[in-house]
This record gives sequence, structure tokens and C-alpha cells, in this order.
Amino acid sequence: MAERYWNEQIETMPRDEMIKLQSERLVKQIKHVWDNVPYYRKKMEEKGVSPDDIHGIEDLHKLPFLSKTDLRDGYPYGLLAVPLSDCVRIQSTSGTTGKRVVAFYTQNDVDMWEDCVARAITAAGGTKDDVVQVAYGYGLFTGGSGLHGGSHKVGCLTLPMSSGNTERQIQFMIDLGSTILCCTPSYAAYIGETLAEMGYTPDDIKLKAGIFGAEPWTEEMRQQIEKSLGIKAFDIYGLTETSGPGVAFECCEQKGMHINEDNFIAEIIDPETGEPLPDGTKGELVFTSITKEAFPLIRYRTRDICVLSREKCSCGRTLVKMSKPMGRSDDMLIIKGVNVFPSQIETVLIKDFKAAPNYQIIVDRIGTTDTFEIKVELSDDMFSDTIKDVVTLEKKLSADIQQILGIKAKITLVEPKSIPRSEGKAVRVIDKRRLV
Ligand code: DLL
Repeated sequence: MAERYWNEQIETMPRDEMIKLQSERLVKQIKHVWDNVPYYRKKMEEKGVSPDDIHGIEDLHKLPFLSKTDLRDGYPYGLLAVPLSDCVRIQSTSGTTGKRVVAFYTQNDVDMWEDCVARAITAAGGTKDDVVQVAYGYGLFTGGSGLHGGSHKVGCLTLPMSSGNTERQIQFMIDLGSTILCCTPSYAAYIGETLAEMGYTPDDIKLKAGIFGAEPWTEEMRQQIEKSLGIKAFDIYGLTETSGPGVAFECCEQKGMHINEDNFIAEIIDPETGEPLPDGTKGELVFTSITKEAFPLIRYRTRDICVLSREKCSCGRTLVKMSKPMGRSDDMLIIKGVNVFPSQIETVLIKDFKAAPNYQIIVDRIGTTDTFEIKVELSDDMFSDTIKDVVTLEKKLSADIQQILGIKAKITLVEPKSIPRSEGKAVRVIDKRRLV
């Protein structure tokens, strides 16, 4: 089947034309923030740069970075670039520490955002004939309203379920024939688990695709979700600060996410030095939003670690691709001096368990020594195995974890269903060291 695009002209635009478009928009955007946001003007003046120095994307590196701290300092209106009366929406991050970040949208900003999500839904095979079940949380979180708006734009029949009430999700899915499910990957795994518990198989539902994001998930988890729901699972990326989901989306190749470059210029930098790194190098993702009116972000440091690739994609899109984020630089745990990303642990667990495991990473400190425990839930099948089998599994997990991370973890196997399920972003790490 021929690949379908939401905006073919943009999604398959030749590179030189895209650079020209980005450059024009960047020049305009820099003038906009200089004229309307004193905070930006001050930061630019401190770096000795003015709009006269910015002629195109080749000058991007001259501009100062913006971090979450800047957004918190500017809370709530400090980075607003239009009169508040021109704004039609506010969304906010799910941050649990410190002040939340609030993002503002004009009607044009909402239209741009929904257009980006419409591209993602189309790339996942969505058309106006689809029934889209939105099981991301609604409210200040951008997941629900973002997918909802994109689904409307495509003309899909939209089911605004929000997250939670999983049995009811499944009942509606069956009764109303949902064909596309949108939620976090951890919630998709939970829905798959509940479907089986309710005595259904993937043949009893009409789902064909899922659009999952908002948290890191591994290839192993993708395979497990695809199997449990009988679908093709697509990744979607975004953050509140840059509008929400839809900054980047996966196509049929399922190998990296295309960044909507006509709206967001992506860079990879060395997180330590801030130096831009070439495509293909792992580093911190930085975005400049070149079309947003109300809340433009210039060189915003996402903290997400990934790789950009400009290799030709079989879907025909020319938009640059980002790899799945390999964790956030601020999510990385340092345990006994070793860098640990929860996704590394998930990969091992799924490999050894052959299924999406439910797990929790617990880090603590006794005296000056870190303790590192991984609680892993046994499946019903394993629970009925002999003690000997369970001990063997525990040993294998422990050895595999040590091999990947270079440090030893205490593996604790726990009863089925004893680890809390997630209906939104999963909380995998309990770092008790931060509490003191
Ligand atoms: O999570 C927006 C979103 C909603 C994206 C629904 C996709 C789907 P925040 O709550 O501001 O916004 O969190 C943004 O979540 O910096 C990443 O660390 C992480 N994240 C988002 N999408 C992915 C993904 C929404 N596909 C932060 N894979 C980002 C891995 C992701 N991490």
C-alpha cells in the first residue's frame, strides 16, 4: 500500500528547500522574541548577539540556550511573546518537583500542534474512517488534548476516554470498534494484560494500530504490546514546552521518529560542553520552535538523550529522524558511580522474561554505600513453577543485569499483580537517596 501523508509537500520536501524554509522562519522568530520577550532580549544581549546576527540556520549556534530553569524563573508569564488576550489555551508539565512549567497557545499554535499530530495519525495508517480511542490523560497534560485535536483534524471518530477505568476502556473498544489506541506504552501494556484477563483475545477487538509515547519504552516492550493487542505500535514524541505530542512521530518503518522540521529545528549537543554534535552522534536534543507565536522556545535543552539521522527513509519522508530517547540526562541514575538508565534494565528483564515485566527500581543509601534493588513481578505461570525454577531465574537475571550495567543488583521476585500498574507515565524508579 502506498504511503500516505498528511502534508506531502512538507513531509517529503527536498533538504535544500527545508533549510530555506527553516532559515526564513528562524530569522522572523528571533525578531519576534527580541521585540516581545525582555527575558530573551536580555539573554541574547548577555551573549552579545542580536537579530542582525541571525541570517539563517547556520547562525543558530550563536544563540543562547534555554533550560527548564529559565522557564521556572519566568513562571508564569515571563516568556510569553504575545498579549495574554491573544492566547486561547494553557497546558502544563506533569513535573512533580518545583514549579510546573506552563505553556501558552494562540489559535495558530493550537492549529500547528494539531497539524503535527494529524501527520502522526496519518503515518500510523489513520484516516477519517478510523475510530480513535484517546486513553492519554486529559487536562493540563498535553497527551489527551494533543491526540484528540489531531484525531479531529484527520476526521476520525474520536473517543475521549482519558486514562483509567481499564475494563470500561476495553468494553468501549469492543462495542464501538476502536481501530487506533492512543495512550502511554505502559498503559497499553496494562490494557493488553487486562484484555486477556477478561477472557478476550486480540481477535475480539478491531484495533489495528497504537500511537504510544510520553515515556521511554524499549523495542522489546513494543513487540510485547503488538502481540497482546494484535496491532502495529507507533512511537510519538513531544514535550509540553514545545507544544506537546507530535514534535516527532514514527512511520511504517518503525525505526526512529520523523521530526516536524518545518516547525522545530533539532540539534544534538554535548550535554557537558554545549557544543553542537554532528548527525549520528549521541547527545542531548535541543529544539528551536520557529512557528510558535505565544510561547516560542529558542535552543531549548530537552535533557533527552538521542541520535539524529538523515538516512533515507523507505516511507519517502525527508524529515530528519530522532532515535527513541535513551532516557533523560536527568533521569539517569548514578548508582555506585555507574550510569544506569532504566531502559537498559527493562531490555534485560523483557529478554529473560519473554514478556513485559512489571518492575520497580529501588535505590537507597546505607552510610556512604548505595543499595540497588530491582523488584520484578512473577507472572501467574512462573508463580506456579518450582522454587528451584524461580531461583534459577533470579540468578540469570542478576547475572544479565551485572553484565549490562557492570554493577550488581539485588533481584527480588514478587507475587503477580503486586506492583502498581500505570494508567499514565509509569513510575519505575524509587530513589530514596533524594529524600534525605
Ligand atoms: O509527555 C507529551 C507527550 C504526550 C508525548 C503524549 C507523547 C505522547 P511532558 O509531560 O512535558 O510531555 O514530558 C516530556 O517525556 O522530554 C521525554 O523525556 C518524555 N517523552 C515524551 N515522549 C517520549 C517518547 C509529554 N516517545 C518528556 N519516548 C520528554 C521517550 C518520551 N520519552
